[in-house]
Amino acid sequence: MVRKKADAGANRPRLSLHVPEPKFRPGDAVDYSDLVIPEAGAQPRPDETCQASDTYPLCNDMIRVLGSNHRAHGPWDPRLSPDALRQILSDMTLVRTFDNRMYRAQRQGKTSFYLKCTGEEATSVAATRALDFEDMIFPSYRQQGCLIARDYPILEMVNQIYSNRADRLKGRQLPILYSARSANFFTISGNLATQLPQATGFAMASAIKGDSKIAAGWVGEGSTAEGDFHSALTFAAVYNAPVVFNVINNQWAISSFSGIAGAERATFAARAIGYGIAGLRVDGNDALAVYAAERWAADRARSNAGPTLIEFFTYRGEGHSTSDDPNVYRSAHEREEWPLGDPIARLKAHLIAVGEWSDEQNDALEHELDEQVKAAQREAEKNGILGHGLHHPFHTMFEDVFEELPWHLEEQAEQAIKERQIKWPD
Ligand SMILES: Cc1ncc(C[n+]2csc(CCOP(=O)(O)OP(=O)(O)O)c2C)c(N)n1
Ligand SMILES: [Mg+2]
Repeated sequence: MVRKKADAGANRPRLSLHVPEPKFRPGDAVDYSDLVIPEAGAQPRPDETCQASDTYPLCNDMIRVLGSNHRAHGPWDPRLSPDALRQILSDMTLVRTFDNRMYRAQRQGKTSFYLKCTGEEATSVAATRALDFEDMIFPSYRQQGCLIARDYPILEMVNQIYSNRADRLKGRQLPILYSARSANFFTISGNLATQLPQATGFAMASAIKGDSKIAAGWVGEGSTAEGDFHSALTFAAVYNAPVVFNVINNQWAISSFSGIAGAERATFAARAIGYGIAGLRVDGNDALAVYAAERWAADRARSNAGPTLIEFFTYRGEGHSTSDDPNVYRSAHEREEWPLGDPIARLKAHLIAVGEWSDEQNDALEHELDEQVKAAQREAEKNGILGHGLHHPFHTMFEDVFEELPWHLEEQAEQAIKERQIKWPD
């Protein structure tokens, strides 16, 4: 007897899919009690040149240095000088001050877009301070802290955000998508994860040339779902490229929670195991742990021991950007209850606990940095803000790509300029 198609598998269970849902929606009480937060100082620190597999227990652990008593603990303590710690605190405070002022500038109509990194400052600042200045940074859009930790002038950043006539990128990039060759900071792309194959490529080129510079890339946890993330790791693993991949797990990708990128199944650090490269999972709100892990991975890459994938476990304290309202998709209590605290408050408390800082000094620092940002903002406004006409001249949009403008672009430019003169004779 011929079995009819419709009968096939009639007794088998129905297939179904699992669609991850975040634990807390707006109005929900937040309970983080199932989150495993190991004690500071309890994680072993293998040698930088160890076998990749020696790091695999650390992919499911969490490297922590700062304890609840605000002291540094264990083998991952980077033993930085008080001056170095104060520098990191100052950089992180400047990032937060800058973010707050630029956010307000967007609300005042001075720019079309801004994006903060509140709560994640350590993952860019302390990591950058652990690299050599010559090492190439391949950032995503939430790494303003890398530029600030490389002492890039904030005036240049404001000019870029305002797309004004002093914007070195001539208004050709979305506000905040910086590019800073002088800071060894690669051009930011809005297309998620493209910076990672570029980081691997730079690292490979550096090795091929016999150079000593390494590459460090940053990517959001949501963006690890992109194919580019996996291509970058494959190439890096195959050729043992001197590159560090920093995955910033801030739990959210706009309104998608980390489960949508696979966080319910495995940690992001554990992706390293599948590629056979070193992996570390780190408390991203602990500036000392961030510094120590990045330094470990950089030293590993520098000694030809291979690439490292680091997951920095943190929390996106505010909305995705000025175009987002997180109140409509997540509980407002998440941030208040976040058990890993605030990176700036934790480092400040540490410096006070070891007698190297005070509340008064901190107030003075905050005031000084705020004045610095205000002054840069005032200076930048002389060069123009959104819609005030002080941007780069229209014709410049046809420049800088070809050494000699091809005839068809010359014609297009001529036509565009003519049409513009008809539309806006002034
Ligand atoms: C290839 C691509 N897909 C989608 C987007 C739209 N998009 C911009 S940011 C974002 C969320 C990324 O989240 P995550 O990687 O976690 O970084 P975070 O914003 O949390 O720092 C998305 C989906 C994009 N810019 N590029
Ligand atoms: Mg994210």
